[in-house]
Amino acid sequence: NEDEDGDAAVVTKTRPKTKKPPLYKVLLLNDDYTPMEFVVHVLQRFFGISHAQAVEIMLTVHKKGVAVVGVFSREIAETKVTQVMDYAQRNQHPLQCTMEKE
Ligand code: NFA
Repeated sequence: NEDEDGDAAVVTKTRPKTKKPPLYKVLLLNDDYTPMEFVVHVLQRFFGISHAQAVEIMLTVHKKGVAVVGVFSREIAETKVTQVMDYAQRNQHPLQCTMEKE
């Protein structure tokens, strides 16, 4: 909104209707059977989380029933959920991973 004469001018920003895409929380759910070490491994493998952080998150899920593992765009969140669910199934563990809009 620069004006003609070059000196100080009040700039009024209009608001074009561009919406940021919604973000999604990826959640990990507790169960009684999936080994703790497997959950820690999943967190490191698919979410790039350090071993120490992965242990913390796993223990939060174990104690509270659920924890947020990360926040992503819809497409990335869907990919994470699919990867975790496929990997758990391939290893015959009932681990559940889901997503919800923030
Ligand atoms: N509750 C599982 C156990 O005691 C561990 C677990 C943690 C499972 C987090 C799923 C998610 N073996």
